[in-house]
Amino acid sequence: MSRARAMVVALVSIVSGGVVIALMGFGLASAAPHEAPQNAKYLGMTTVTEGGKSVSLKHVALTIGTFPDSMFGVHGAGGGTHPDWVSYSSDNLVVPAHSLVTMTIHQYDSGGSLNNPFFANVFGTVDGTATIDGKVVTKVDPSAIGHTFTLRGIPQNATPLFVSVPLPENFATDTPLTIGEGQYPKPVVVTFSFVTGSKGVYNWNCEFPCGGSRIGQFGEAMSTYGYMSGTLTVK
Ligand SMILES: [Cu+2]
Repeated sequence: MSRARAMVVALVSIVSGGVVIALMGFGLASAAPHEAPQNAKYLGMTTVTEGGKSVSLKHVALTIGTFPDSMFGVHGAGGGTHPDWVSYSSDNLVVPAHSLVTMTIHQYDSGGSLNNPFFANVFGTVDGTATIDGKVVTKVDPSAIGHTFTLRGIPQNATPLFVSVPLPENFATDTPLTIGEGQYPKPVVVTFSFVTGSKGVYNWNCEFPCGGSRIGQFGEAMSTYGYMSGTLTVK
């Protein structure tokens, strides 16, 4: 991994619920995703209410995980180039256009305090809720966050999409992990659904400062595809 790659800091304004919110994104457009595509699993047709009327959509499911290191296999034997970096299990998610996507995220990592408590709230999901270990929530404790899944459009996208869900700290995971490489405790299970728009490639990342020390923990894993960021391809 090139250490010389410049950190790109971008301010992105997103309109959510009529409120303009400034978000910071770090270097997300500077590398292509490198993992095999993870295609959503087709579950069948479903009916959702859009603009006051019922529409029939494809319903698909994606299951991914967030880990305290990179020892769970996707980066290769021994965790690859950065075995100690926190990571998502896939950086290359693929879903159909105009579909209902239900995501399940198994959260295995420890955590801490958000530097921007905005990201303790759930945004952009069906009903504005997420389910955490079976409990329906609209926000969580901003001082006990493992990661966030924060999905946003880029200017080329025809359809805006902003989904952000906090993934609470897993209190069974300590840092550094002492229960063994590639072994993890029972996950915190987070589920939520959102509706995709037209075709395009969207970016997602984590907004909890969980990476290396460059720019206050927003370096390393936070700014590298394959770890704390990736793409959602809508096709
Ligand atoms: Cu993170």
